[in-house]
Amino acid sequence: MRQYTYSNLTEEQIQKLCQRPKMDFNSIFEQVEPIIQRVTEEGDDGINHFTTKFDGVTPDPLVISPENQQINLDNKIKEAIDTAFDNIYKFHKAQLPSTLEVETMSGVECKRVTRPIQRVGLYVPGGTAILPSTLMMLGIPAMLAGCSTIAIATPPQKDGSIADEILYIAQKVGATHLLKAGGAQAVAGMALGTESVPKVDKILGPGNQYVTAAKMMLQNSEAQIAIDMPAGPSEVLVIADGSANPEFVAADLLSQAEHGKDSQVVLLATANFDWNTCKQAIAKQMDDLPRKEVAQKAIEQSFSITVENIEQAFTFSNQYAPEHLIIQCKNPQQFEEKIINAGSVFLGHWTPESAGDYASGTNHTLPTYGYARMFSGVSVDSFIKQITMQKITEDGLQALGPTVEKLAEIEGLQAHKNAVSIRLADINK
Ligand code: HSO
Ligand code: ZN
Repeated sequence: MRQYTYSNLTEEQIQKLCQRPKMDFNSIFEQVEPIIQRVTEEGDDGINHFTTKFDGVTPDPLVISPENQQINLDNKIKEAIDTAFDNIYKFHKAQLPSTLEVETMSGVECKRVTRPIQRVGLYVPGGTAILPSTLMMLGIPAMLAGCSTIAIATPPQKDGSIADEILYIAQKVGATHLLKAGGAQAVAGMALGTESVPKVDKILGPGNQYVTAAKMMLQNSEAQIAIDMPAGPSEVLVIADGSANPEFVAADLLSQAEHGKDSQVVLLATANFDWNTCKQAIAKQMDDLPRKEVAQKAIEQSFSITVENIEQAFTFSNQYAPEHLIIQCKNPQQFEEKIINAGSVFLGHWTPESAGDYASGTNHTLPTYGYARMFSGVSVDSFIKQITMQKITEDGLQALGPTVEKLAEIEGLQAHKNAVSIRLADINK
């Protein structure tokens, strides 16, 4: 871990520390382009071609209906999933917006109603680990929003099957399709639609660079899809003061570091934080991790900064805009107002990021790569649209009409003006 002192850093150095590893999108786009092309031309066969090539297995059938699947899960696993599911459900249910109705002028009623995005595609990464938690984070808000087609795409396991945990959650959220494919080919399948994959309107969920590139390319294509947000490697920034337990801090840094070698891990702490014990704890805890090699690489590339006061820590953190912000300080709530840019925040010594990753209720699909400056994490909002409506009475149009006529005149749009004038003339007949 590289170590800096905040007051010795120049503005330029601070800016550099806030930068994430560069992604060579041009070269990734070039590799993804032929995948999209082949899926466009060959549909299911195109998807299967790449699954065979990259995952070494050809699933048959490519798409299954989750509700018909037999599941054999240990009760303890089911219980853990059920508890997490209930908390995530509760928190997201409270996010459902209510209809908005405002009478802006007497007789002029404006309304905003909510409707679900009809067809959504949820991408659940596979690779080195199965991620049932990610399916809960995407599937629960989709179900609550009322999306009618919920397609899940996830890479098959080596034997072509899908993990029972994924199937169990797919059933619980009422998913309509499960596509046994990952990567850019799965994204292309859902964006374009094939013989067995439904075409969707929006694709959500984290993925590697190829998945992200495919989402970005298809968003800007004739496929007309929306995506949740651009994605980069996972991140955590911890702010600690003298009250923080250095072993807890070490554990939190490592929990993010084990996600990937490119995970971004940052520690900001005051001088009275027990730095030495924390360093030792990182080394010791890392030793016992099955994913030690991954965590070690991420920690090697990470950095920490000693701050003179907590104020400095928040100045840096807001500039960095981390995906996860953990505040291990005394009375952490007092800092809520200072947080401007962050995906999700964990307050106090008893609030590990893992709680939010799995089960407390908040969503773990969050903006990375500095996008926390302008994006929110996934929520019920990600699965709905707002439609505005209005109803004007005869009296209302008499009151509002002259304003519209004048503004239409200013813009030189005579037909607009006429649409009002013709009615006002009718009223005054
Ligand atoms: N920390 C990850 C989410 C996750 N953690 C899934 C465990 N499983 C998001 O950055
Ligand atoms: Zn995590």
